[in-house]
Amino acid sequence: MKRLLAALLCAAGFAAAPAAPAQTLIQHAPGRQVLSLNGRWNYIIDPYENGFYDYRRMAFDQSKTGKGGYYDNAKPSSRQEPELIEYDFDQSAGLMVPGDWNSQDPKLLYYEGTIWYKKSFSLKPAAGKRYFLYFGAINYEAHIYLNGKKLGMHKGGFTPIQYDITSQLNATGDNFVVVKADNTRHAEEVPTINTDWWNYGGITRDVFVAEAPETFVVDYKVQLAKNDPTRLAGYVQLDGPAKANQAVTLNIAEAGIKQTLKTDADGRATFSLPAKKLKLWSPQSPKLYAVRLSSGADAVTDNIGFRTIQTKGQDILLNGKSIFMRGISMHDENPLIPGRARGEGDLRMLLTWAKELGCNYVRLAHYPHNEAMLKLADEMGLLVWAEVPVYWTIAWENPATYQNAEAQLSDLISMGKNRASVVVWSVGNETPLGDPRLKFMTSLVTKARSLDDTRLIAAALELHRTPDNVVHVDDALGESLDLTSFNEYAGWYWGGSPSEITKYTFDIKYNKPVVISEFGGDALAGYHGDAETRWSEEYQEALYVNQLKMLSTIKGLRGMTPWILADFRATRRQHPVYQNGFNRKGLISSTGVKKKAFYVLQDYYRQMATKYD
Ligand code: GCB
Repeated sequence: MKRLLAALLCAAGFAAAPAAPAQTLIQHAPGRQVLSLNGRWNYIIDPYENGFYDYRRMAFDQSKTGKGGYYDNAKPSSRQEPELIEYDFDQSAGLMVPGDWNSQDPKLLYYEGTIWYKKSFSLKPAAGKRYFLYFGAINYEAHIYLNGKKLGMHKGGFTPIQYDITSQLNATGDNFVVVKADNTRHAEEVPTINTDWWNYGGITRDVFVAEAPETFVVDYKVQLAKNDPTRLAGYVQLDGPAKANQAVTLNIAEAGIKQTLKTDADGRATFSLPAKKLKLWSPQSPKLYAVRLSSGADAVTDNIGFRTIQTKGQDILLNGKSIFMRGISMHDENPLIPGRARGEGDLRMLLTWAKELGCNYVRLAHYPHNEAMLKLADEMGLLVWAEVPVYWTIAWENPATYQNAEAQLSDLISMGKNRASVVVWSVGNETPLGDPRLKFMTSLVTKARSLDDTRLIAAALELHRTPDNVVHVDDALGESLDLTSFNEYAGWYWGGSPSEITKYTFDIKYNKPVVISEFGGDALAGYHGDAETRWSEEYQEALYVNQLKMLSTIKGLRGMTPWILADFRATRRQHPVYQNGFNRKGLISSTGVKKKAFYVLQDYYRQMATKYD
């Protein structure tokens, strides 16, 4: 169908259709031989999209020549009557990649719209090799061009983008890539217009060109079989001209596992092998094995941990043993910049704070976080809840919105499926009750299970209260989930002051483990008052003390991820003194100071660790 469309477009005199992206995201792409394109990219702010549309609002890349847009990276020629070119990337300022634009230039703090990025790079394609241009994430809509030709368009601000550029690289080695990044919010997108986080724009994660042989291991899943610590199960997928009927070797030398598999006509080999001697991964002992997959000229090594996760009644069993998930929610943001986390150092800082708090678990809210974060969680021994930005009021009845959400979910699962740390896929957060929403989200649950039946599926559910001070959790979506999770803001959005909230009790419909996805309240670090003084550290401290008392009455309580590790930028948060553009529910301030409530939760987690570990 795509090909037919391309042929029709060409016949109609339109520019060549964009190169099709490789169907499958390369598993562990950063672990390949890569040429990093991180660093300084020239940029042009383009609120009127002059670089994309002509003055009749026709897109240049849809015109007969396909030329005229900023992606040409045009330069005046040396003829006597030079062309009029009203932009010049090379004389424009630079933004660092990875990194949002808002935190790099004060005039971009609130900017929503188009910015063009350009990077020149030197890469001479070698015979017998394939090259993939890979972006960890661009928020939100990205049009990507290589050497003046369109590679494609991608929507979704938190998932990887990849194109096979082998045939588009210049033989001379001189290449340039141009990206139109547009973070304009739209009601039909995922997320929608309204969120409680900053709409950071730009190329926020790593960019590189990955190199591979013509036929290579594009994807794999090497995990324990569902609930079975004695078997490895999964698949290896080859891509390239020689993918069919190929031998693939799976080698975990340290565990004495070596198996040669054979691919089918589609280049896929599935397996299920005995694996008795594996030492299992857990937060206390985050053991990773070097897993090597090789086929023909290709070999890739990934450090993978093995564990089982399942529920039994109201228990969560990790490797068969009941656990308590001592968690904290976090955004993909370094509060000290403040801006999107830019690399491993920032991510490590966030997870180190979580460890200091006594966590064995983190909720990576409210969208897919960096792949590097999942790898760090594997290494540092933290369980992970990973989520898609199906948040608040999504356009439930729009099929394109659903497709978009499902694509983001599939990419998230692709990115995290080999990570032992990831134990929960969340299909959304605090979405309003209704039939279209139930249908939309239940379909996401089904999709998640079809892609990965070895992890738990969850969502932050709705709750309601009755005048008898009972909090009811009976959201119908809970039926299809493995955990009962909900955001519960007693003492902040309802229920009076912290001293009053212990009167609430819970009526939870489902006989499943309860893992509270959020509770909390704002405190401005350094602002002190008594426990009744809103915004003070003492108020937040009392709120945590009484929340923990109140929640401990829930029989099936098996974990929580209070809101939130650190203060974060949020445009909705307008109070000029206490908020100033920040959501202050952090246990750590935007200057890195631990607030009093941090220590309340730390104490509680120490007790829970003694009880369960
Ligand atoms: C919530 C949302 C979270 C908000 C938080 C708040 O329930 O899930 O994204 O930031 O409440 O602070 O209101």
